[in-house]
Amino acid sequence: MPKVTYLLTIIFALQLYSFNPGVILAQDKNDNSGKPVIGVILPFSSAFSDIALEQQKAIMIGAEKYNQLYELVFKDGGADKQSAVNVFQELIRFEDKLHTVISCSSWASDAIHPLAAEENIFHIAIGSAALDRKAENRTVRFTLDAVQEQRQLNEYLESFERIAVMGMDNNLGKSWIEMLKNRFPDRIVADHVYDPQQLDIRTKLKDIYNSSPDALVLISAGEAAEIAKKARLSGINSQLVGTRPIERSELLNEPEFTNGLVYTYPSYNLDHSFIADFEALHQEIPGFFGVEAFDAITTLSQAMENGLSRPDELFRWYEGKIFTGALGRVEFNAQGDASYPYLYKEIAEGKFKVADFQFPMLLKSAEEELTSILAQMDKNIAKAAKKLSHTGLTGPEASKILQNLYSENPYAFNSVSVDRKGIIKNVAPDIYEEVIGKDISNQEQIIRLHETQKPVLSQAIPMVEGFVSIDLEYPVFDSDNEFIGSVSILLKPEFFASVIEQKVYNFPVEMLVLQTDGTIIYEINEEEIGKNAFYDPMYEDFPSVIKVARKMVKEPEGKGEYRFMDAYMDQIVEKKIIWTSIGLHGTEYRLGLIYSGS
Ligand code: COI
Ligand code: CYT
Repeated sequence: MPKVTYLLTIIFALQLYSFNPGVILAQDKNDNSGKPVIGVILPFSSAFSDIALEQQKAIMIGAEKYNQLYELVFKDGGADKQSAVNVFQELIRFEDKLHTVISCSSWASDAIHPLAAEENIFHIAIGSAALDRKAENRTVRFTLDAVQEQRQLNEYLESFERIAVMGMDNNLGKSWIEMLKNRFPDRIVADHVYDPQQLDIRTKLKDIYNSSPDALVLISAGEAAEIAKKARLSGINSQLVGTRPIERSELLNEPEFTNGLVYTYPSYNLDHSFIADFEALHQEIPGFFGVEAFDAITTLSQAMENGLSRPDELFRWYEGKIFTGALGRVEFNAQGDASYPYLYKEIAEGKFKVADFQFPMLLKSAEEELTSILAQMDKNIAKAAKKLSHTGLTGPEASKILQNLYSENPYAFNSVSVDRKGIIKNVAPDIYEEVIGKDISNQEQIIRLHETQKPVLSQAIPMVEGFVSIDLEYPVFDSDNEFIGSVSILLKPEFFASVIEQKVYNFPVEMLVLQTDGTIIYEINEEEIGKNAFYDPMYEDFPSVIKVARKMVKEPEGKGEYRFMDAYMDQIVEKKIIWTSIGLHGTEYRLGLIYSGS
């Protein structure tokens, strides 16, 4: 055990002790006031001691108001899971008032959580992105799961052909390497684990250099500064990529080696009073680890203030809960895992910054996905129209063609054929047979199709199926080239939602599909769908919304700024929007991406 760090920790803890009488140290365990005990296991004597100290400071700040409710006992969880398990056992043995255990690091929390369940002790995991749940209903976790974070990082990694990854030698590093290999089986050109206590990485870097990656992913915390420096000095020029724990101040001390690093990180802002309180006390701004620890202790304190004490009722109190803390808006799922938005950050000019490239990147990626789906449908329907020339609109052969058209397009609600008078003649799948015989000759796309005898994409209009959606129609001509009617793909009403929500998953952005008459076809906030941005009373008091919407319908691509409600309709915020266009056959929809402007 590195003695110096541990001694420093104790000295530090003593200093804190003098300002908060509610805190006792592990070694004073006889001083038992009869209050419930919260045991906090942090990696004080490890390469991550700075993280442990930040969490400890944050917990003391959060606990200050509640020192009548419980005693805090800090324990050194060391550098590996066995050390953490040992101090957990000590807590169980020596603290008969043990109420809750808080633990930091994936390896400590992963090992402790089944033990906590066995001992019926409530457990909170912080700084624990990789946790393989083996026991239920006793562990609540404040860290976003690495699986979700990876989904977001993948969008960026897609742009690289040769990816090397180097991760700390524990379940956090290893699970990331595993996930990346599964996701990019042909692109991972080198993968290594390193011991963060040693950083003996010369031969690993040599191997990475020899594999000439265009991106190097580091599953690392502050030691990434040293790794980046060594990597650059050994001639590795790849794009550096990181994940949440990498935003540590050491990296700003080596800007010539770390500038340009891109990483995923929670999108909380610095407005919360906790940040100012921490800064006033410690003359530094806390990072994610402090922010997360603060939310953990304050929510736990509130639960205790509400009289909750049994582990099962504490778990249930968190389960499904939504709260706004220093992390921003946090949602707990039924397993007890928190989630909150992440975005890309980068080191630029020696600072941690929100990466501006991500907004156009996400817009482009959604645009490409929607465009390719529409293009595929267009190709399929053109083929079906040709085949129907030989079979006519009805009969078993025609039905097969419609059924096939429906099956090969996952976003099709159904496929119909329509005669030259605008009457629906046939449908696939047959469960929708009640639409046969309906007259749709008044629908705007049918009127255009009859006028031009060319393919059309409709506006979002009420369909005979009973919902508003978009219809793609192709003319059908018989073998004498006489116009006999049309074939259609009706888009599922959730088409835009299902494509877009995958693309911007967990990013703090909204997307918008705007029809060129000002109607909002899709918004993450469902209240806005179907409203007209020019005329709806909802926007009356927001002239900048109307102005931007007018500009959007005029210009096929562009950007703007406005003031409106946030995505939860909670408060008025400054927003930025960038947009582009999607569509077919002259019908265009504007696709916008909205993000916070301040
Ligand atoms: C994690 O395991 O998710 C962490 O952030 C641990 C940290 C000590 C690097
Ligand atoms: N329905 C449909 N219009 C409708 O109302 N399936 C195609 C066109």
